[in-house]
Amino acid sequence: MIDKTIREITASEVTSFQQDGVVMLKGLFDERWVELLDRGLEANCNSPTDRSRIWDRDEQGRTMFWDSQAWQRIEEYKQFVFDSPAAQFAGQLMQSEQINFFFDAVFVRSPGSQFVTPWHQDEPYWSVEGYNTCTLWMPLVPVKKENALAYIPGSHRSDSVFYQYNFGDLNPDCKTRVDQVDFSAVSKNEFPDFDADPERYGVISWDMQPGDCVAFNSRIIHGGSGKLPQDRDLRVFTSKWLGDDVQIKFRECGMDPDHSAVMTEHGLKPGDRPGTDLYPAIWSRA
Ligand SMILES: O=C(O)CCC(=O)C(=O)O
Repeated sequence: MIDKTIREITASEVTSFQQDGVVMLKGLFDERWVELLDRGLEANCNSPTDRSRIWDRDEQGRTMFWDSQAWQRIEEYKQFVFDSPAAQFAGQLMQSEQINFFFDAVFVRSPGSQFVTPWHQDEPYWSVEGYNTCTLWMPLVPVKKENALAYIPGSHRSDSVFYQYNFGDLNPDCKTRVDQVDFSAVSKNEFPDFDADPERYGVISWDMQPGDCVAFNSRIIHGGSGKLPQDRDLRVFTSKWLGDDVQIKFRECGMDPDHSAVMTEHGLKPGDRPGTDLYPAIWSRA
């Protein structure tokens, strides 16, 4: 087993996470975790799940590959989920008593990819509801702040409901449209034009090295990442973690990823605390 960690989360990082909904955690994982995840990502790209998609393929053949929920068959991901301190970090940041794993998602841009992730919030898409959810966004290669995922600090505490982008539209290779969810009934309220005036909205992102990690609340508005220089790729592993107040919720507008069928198969219903071997409990404060 890989040794646990090279450092602890500090009190000021917990405060930033709570106040801003996002914090960059410098040097949180050592190179053995990064190498492990990179091997897992390689295996994942070579053998994608049937949920995977190329979100973007441009005229020069540059791509953005996305996959999710591959952990059950990729040993390296499994080892990270069960044996790394990630769940403990999520528990400390969210000040939760128990942490369950939700799912993994990867975002892989080939060198020079210009693809930019649309601004969005994660929780409104999910088959769960709760304030205490967090993603660990881990680039496995160096990334400059202008190419990294960007966030609107504090937006995780806003009650505004925004238009939800249909991520199913991102499949240029696929003639039959998959994962289509029409979210248009949720809200017509477009996000402000953050890119036109990033300073006004406090848009934040960071220069990052492998081993650094951004933790963000899944209600925070985030997007960007991409517009890569010709000689730079971007390989990102993310893991999603559930804290104390999270309950299963089946949304009438639809979900992406939609876990409602597998949840039901596992005997989970709206209002339940996510659990079973689908959403394993990994860490508890006790
Ligand atoms: O890395 C990206 O481009 C998108 C990541 C993202 O939106 C997420 O992890 O929720």
